[in-house]
Amino acid sequence: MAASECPVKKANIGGGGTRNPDWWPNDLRLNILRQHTGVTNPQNKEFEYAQAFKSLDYDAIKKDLTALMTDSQDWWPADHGHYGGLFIRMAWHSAGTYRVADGRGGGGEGQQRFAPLNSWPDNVSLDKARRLLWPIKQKYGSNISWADLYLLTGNVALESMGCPTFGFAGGRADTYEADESVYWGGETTWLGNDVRYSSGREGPSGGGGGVVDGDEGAKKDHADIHSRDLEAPLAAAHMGLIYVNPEGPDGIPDPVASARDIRTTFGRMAMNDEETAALIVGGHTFGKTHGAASSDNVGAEPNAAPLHQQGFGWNNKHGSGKGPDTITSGLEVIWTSEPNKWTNKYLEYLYKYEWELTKSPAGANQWVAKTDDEIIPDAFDANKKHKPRMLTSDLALRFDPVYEKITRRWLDHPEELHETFTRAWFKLLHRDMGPRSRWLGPEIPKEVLIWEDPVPDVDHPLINDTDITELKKEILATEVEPTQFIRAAWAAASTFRGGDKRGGANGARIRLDPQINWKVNSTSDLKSVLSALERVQKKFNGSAPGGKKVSLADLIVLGGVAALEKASGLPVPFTPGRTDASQEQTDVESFSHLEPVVDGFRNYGVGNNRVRTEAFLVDKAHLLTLSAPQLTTLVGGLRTLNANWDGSSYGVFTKQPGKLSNDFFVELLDMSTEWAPTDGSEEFFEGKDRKSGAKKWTATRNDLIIGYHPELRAVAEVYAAADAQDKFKKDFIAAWDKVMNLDRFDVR
Ligand code: HEB
Repeated sequence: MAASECPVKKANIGGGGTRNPDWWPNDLRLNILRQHTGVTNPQNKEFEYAQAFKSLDYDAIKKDLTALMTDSQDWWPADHGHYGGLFIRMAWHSAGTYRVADGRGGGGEGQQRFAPLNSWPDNVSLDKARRLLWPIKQKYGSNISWADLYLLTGNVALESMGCPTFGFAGGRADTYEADESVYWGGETTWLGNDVRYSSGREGPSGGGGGVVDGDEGAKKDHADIHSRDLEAPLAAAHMGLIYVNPEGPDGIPDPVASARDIRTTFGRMAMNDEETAALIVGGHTFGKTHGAASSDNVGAEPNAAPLHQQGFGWNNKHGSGKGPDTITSGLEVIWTSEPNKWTNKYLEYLYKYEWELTKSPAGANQWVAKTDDEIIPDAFDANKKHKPRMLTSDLALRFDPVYEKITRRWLDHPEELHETFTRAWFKLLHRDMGPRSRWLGPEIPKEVLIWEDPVPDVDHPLINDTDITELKKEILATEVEPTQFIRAAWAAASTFRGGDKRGGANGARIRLDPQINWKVNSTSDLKSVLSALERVQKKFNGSAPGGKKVSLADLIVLGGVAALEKASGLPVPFTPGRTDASQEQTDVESFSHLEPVVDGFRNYGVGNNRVRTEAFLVDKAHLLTLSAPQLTTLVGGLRTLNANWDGSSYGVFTKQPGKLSNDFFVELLDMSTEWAPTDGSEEFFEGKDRKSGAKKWTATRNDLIIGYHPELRAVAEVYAAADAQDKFKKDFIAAWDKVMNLDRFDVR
């Protein structure tokens, strides 16, 4: 049910009524900066998931999960007596929401429990899968998170069906509320795609995927599905799907066009052609699809279902509503004759048979083998057999020339399929976990993978406090301006993003391709900073006693620390232990996604016709896991430190640029200044003295938003007050230190 049809009048109690986002839908929202706090988390403050996981009886839970696979429950009977397929789909849909563009989504937070994911059309019946796991979750309690459990269960499912995996790492702490930071698309209809394609059909699509009428799509015109461009950062073809419509783009059963959508969406998840093909082949080696009858039988999704269903959704009126009567996708396919076993039969059948377009009992487009071979066992009736069937998205792996080359090779070399599948599966599940120091458990593979963004281990004694003091002196004695060290340290550390825990100063990748070539780093600043620090490093490493060494990564941060101490007159903490990655350890393509398009902290770039500049500022603050006060502190402080990316004076409201002070806030809130835009799109502004008309300052939207937004202004008032100079400096240093160490999971 769409929100507009809601029959319930706005409540007059419990936070009801017409709210600010109703009145001012385009207002800048700060809500994503206050998620997942102690207020929503029922665990004690001292609770540390990593500690708890260490007391998990790992072998015992794996044993329990293995037993669960074949412990069919009357309330949701297992197909072919085995839940493996269902659980693999649950794990894949959990991890598969990840997108590399902003690092958000993915299986790291247990978000499948919450809306919208718990109610996505593509997640039909996974409510049942999660409840099948409840007794095991209950038994092991806080020692395993739901996030880890969903993924571990997928792994155990594979192993229980004869597919040895590449390994598993735990360490994903649960969240306890829906993550509102992820942009899933602008559509307000399920399975719509009216916002996400710049070329191709406009308007809501009725076709395909989930529980839909298959006829709709076939009527549609065909040309655009071969050329459409998917909006970034989205990694799904429709609102409510994990990836693509199984019936083909917009329901049109065109395998080649389907391949195009698959390549785009899986690419957005950082999977290449081999990994993509392997995941689909490997995944659809198991289980079945469910479309026993028309989707009209299926009730509301969990978030719209009646209270007494207790979080179950998609109540199915057809027959028993379960087992042989199950309706999930509306498609009815069993790919192989042994759906509980790791075999090469998916590819064998894909190439052995020619395929004919047909309809599922629910009326959706699918394909049946042109053969009399009834070789597929029914999921519940031992006396029934079926012909092999496939989805349009399956045929993509044969009819797309690139996928064909890959899958034909695996037809003859199943061991290569296994290798590629299990590696891609491991990547799928672990892509967003961050550095190895966060990985837990006895099944962590030894082999280090390029997508981990590895940094070398520390293999030498670290610098001590005396060295640190000495090095700071050396750094400040170079010809480089202190402000430049601050800019360089910020440029390195602020690449971090909380979603997939990539980026940060560790590795000193700022000196490598692609970061060194980013426009935001293209000032002469960075090069002179790096060569000055290299000289300091060379001298120290060449003469330090006892084999002590300092990495460039540490020096980049230490440069910022030294300069900030000078600028603030206060001590700034520093923790050594970073190491320098090599170019070979750096996947250039994958790192290109970390490049900031707009970075309000440094007054870099402006918004576009969809996103205002200040919304990018909030987004960046969220990637850096900052609160709204921290955002405010950092913007104000970085301005007085004169740390704009290009050295410009926008927002530098101080007579002493380069010195840390609360001047930014004092001047911003000074009533004697009057502001006016200097360009038509209102990106840049000039502040004049109200009386004399004399020009005082220039500013961007990033600067003025802090005086405009009532909540940010409220924070600014605290810092602009007469008693706040010291508090401001300390808060700035704390926020700065947080950003410098966001990637230091090794010392947390
Ligand atoms: Fe999948 C199932 C689609 C990929 C794994 N799938 C399925 C279904 C559908 C699909 C429609 C059905 C559902 C029901 O139940 O009804 N997929 C799809 C697509 C794609 C995919 C469109 C893209 C192309 N998968 C995939 C992957 C994986 C998978 C990647 C993993 C790796 N699936 C799966 C499984 C299953 C499925 C295992 C079965 C489930 C059961 O059995 O329940």
